[in-house]
Amino acid sequence: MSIKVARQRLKTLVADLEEHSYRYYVLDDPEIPDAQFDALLHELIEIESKYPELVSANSPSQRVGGQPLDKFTQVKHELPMLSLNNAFDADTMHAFGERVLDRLQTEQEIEYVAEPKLDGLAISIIYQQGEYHQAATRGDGTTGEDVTLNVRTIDALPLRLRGKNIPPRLEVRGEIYMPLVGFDAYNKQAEKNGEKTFANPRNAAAGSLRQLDPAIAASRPLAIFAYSVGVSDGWDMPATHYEVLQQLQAWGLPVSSLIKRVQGISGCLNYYEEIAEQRAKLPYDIDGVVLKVNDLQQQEQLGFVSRAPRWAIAQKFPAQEVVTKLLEVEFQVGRTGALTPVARLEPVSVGGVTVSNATLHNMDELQRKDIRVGDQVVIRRAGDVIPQVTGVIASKRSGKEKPIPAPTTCPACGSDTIQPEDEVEIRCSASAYECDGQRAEAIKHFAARRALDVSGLGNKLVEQLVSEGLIKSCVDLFHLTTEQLVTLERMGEKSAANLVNALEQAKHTTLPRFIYALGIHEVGEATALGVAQHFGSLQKLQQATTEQLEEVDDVGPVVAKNIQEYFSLESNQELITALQSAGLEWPDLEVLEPENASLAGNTYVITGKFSELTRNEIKASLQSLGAKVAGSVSSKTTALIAGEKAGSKLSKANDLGIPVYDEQQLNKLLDS
Ligand code: 9MJ
Repeated sequence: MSIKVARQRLKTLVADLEEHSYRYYVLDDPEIPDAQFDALLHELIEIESKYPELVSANSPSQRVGGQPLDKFTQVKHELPMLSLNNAFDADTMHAFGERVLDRLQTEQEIEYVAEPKLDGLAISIIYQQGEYHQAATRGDGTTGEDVTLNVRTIDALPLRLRGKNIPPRLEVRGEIYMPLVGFDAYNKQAEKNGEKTFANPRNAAAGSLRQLDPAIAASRPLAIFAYSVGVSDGWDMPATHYEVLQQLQAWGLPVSSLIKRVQGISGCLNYYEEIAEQRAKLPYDIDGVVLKVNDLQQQEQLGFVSRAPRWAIAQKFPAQEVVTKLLEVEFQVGRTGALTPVARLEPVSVGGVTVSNATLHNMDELQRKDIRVGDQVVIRRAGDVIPQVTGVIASKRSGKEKPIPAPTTCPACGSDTIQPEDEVEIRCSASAYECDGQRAEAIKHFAARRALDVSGLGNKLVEQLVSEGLIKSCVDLFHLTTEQLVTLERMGEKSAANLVNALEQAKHTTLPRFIYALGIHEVGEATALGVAQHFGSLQKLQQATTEQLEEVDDVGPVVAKNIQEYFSLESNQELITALQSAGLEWPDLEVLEPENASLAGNTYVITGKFSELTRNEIKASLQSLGAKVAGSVSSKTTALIAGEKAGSKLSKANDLGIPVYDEQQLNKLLDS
């Protein structure tokens, strides 16, 4: 390809990629599947690698993050970044509304723009000639930090504005946040890797922006909503804030679709209720709503007091993080025998819900945070999830607080506990067949909605069935009769018949559901689906070696060992046979053969930075050829694919004598 053709093709690719990003992030109406987007990006990166002189700073390829910084430089905001006054009740809102009417000397109802209040970090972004130029944190409102390189990595942020009449210089202000799905996934992975987890998505977003290495920021799932304009040169501003938001969206910036115009304070209060109701279902954390006078002339008339505008107010939700006293810690046994500490708390209201129990995760965390009975602890409740103890206020100690010893016996069956060397969890030493606690949990899991989905068989009922001695394992479920069931407290003829019927229906299931229902340690829904699709039948899965299991995407040595051990235990084989004899059945699945499995049986580890491809792209290419990609180097690694700045993985590969491929050798491998 000549440079002329390359330049032309790049122009088309950039325009197409920008259009697709806009449809995806701003309009929420993607036109092409993700894989096709990735293919376009891949083509762009390929051409850019041949013609580095054609790479612009704001090319869609530049979101991977560049060179790390030594420190952040300071940025003085041209216009101060304001904070908002808060209201926690309707009275304060009415008083705010009265002050607005007074100052404007009008009795006419005011139109407000009502917005969800994202719980993230305020950001100032400068576009010059429509091109992304600089991003700075709010800091103290006057001076912030230059986070241009980190913010550039946010996929939802346009690096070039689109549409007409783009001002030569425009400052967009908004909130950077971490969506909940990304936050949970990040913390899970961090915990697995023994890295620091974040207490909430806000801290996670802040911590990600504070990284000196933009590649780290790039790996964090950040997102952004724009909510106002700071400086703008050469823009004939519209008359209202609402029109400003519409224009920002038209220029390609993500603007919340929940923003509305409302009339008067009563309109604001209704909006608050509406959003409060939707809050738990939103894919991100919000901590209230923001109300802004819509008319920009009125805004100017109202002006500021100290650092906050008189034309806006944040109506906050009741706090979701509260402090209360830890009364006691009890341990609950799970289906795999792990003992989980549960905090019994002095009841406290968190976001309108009274909380008296919270999870403490595991003994390791409890000791790491040095939590003691009698402590004042921080409780966090987010949406529908179980409240967590996120920390302790050590300064409030009286000295009478008691450390929590690790349990030496199982609270359900009294057997001794054990702590396997490489695990953070303490376990009941009895098998699932000897411990009533584990048994009940295993049956709950088996019958759950995402497993065999036995409708009408809730947790309480399972506990009742186990404690009454009617069932000892999930097989016994299928031998329950209506006569037996009606002997239970609060169980009528009709409910009993319904349950027997539901159990009958649950017998016709699918292979992934059945595998998941078995409750093999660390085999969740996704892994169950992966192994089911890979092996196609239970028989093949049962016979699989750990090596064969590790060929499945996302199955590492630990999970492979868990699966292999599960099926090699005679008691488990008997359980499966008994379930099949009771009538459980499912169709086999078609095995997906990779079209071109030239690298089948090989395991690669990828590290460092590459000029042509991202690590994810390399991973996908290797997997499409049947190879496995693992996260850490071991004696089973076929080769380490090492780019620039490879660190500890490279030394480990050298220590173990594992072959190391550079980018050129990787390209040969992929072409072969
Ligand atoms: C948030 N956090 O969502 C403002 N905000 O306006 C919205 N913050 C704001 N507006 C002026 N939607 C200062 C802060």
